[in-house]
Amino acid sequence: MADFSTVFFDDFNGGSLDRGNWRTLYSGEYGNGAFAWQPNQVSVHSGILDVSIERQGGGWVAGGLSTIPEGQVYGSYEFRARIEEGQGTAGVILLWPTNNTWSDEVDIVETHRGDRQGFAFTNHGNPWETQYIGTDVADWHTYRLDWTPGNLTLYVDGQQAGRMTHDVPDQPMSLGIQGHVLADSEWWYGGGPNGSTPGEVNIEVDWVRVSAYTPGRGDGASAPAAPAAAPVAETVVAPVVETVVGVVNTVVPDAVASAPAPIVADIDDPWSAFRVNGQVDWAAAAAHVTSNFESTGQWFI
Ligand SMILES: [Ca+2]
Ligand SMILES: [Ca+2]
Repeated sequence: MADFSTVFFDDFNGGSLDRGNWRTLYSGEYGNGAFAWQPNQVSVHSGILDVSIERQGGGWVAGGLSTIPEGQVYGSYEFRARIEEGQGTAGVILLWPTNNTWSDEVDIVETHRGDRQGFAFTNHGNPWETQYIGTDVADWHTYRLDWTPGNLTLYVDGQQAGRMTHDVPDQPMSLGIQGHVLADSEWWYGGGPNGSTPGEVNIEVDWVRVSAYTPGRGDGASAPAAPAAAPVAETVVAPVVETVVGVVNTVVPDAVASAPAPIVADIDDPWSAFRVNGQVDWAAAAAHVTSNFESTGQWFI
């Protein structure tokens, strides 16, 4: 990859987390009320970064870490990872604005199913775009996102699995790895934990390589791994956030405040719940998005 040069390679072979690479450990209650981040849920042992999601007492805690405040515009992000199964839990490996203010977000790998039979690759741009990739994320895989001007290309085990070209971020972004626990109302993730959920769910990362975008001057970083069976992009949905926002601005307060109707979700196509005769009902979707914002301070479906 002549266009990328290694910024850091961390194989987690030291006895503890290299805080020179991972400058931020998350802490505090998360907006959905289902868990809190705790720094002690991040550990390094046996050459593995272990980000735990754990049942504690009557609630849940999870680990999260980021390169914030270090970041860059464009680059390549490669890691070997697995995310254990667990209904109502999720692992997210993402790019987040280095200034820690939400305005762009690229979810490189976001598990949306407790059985881990697939993951979501999302650019929270305009349009907001998600590609669902059919890969068993509980097994070890090597993921790589190449972020260049106007282009986000995702590889799984050296095979291209996704690509997006609309409203690609162009501000400094940092790499984050974080555990989540879902609220029962977060149906697009399949809802919260249940009796089948293990008391500890681990996100394990064998190594991470972050490379800068240096067109034509790369050091050979981020060479694809040996080819494997090509993951299949199952469905692509491209909801138009501009439309959603426009509707949100005109929603009457009563409608915003009321809870969305019970929804039977297809978690591989979250927008299916809003389709009427094949067309997405954007008013209903916007009301749901608004409800999420009201309860968490973040916009998402
Ligand atoms: Ca653990
Ligand atoms: Ca390692």
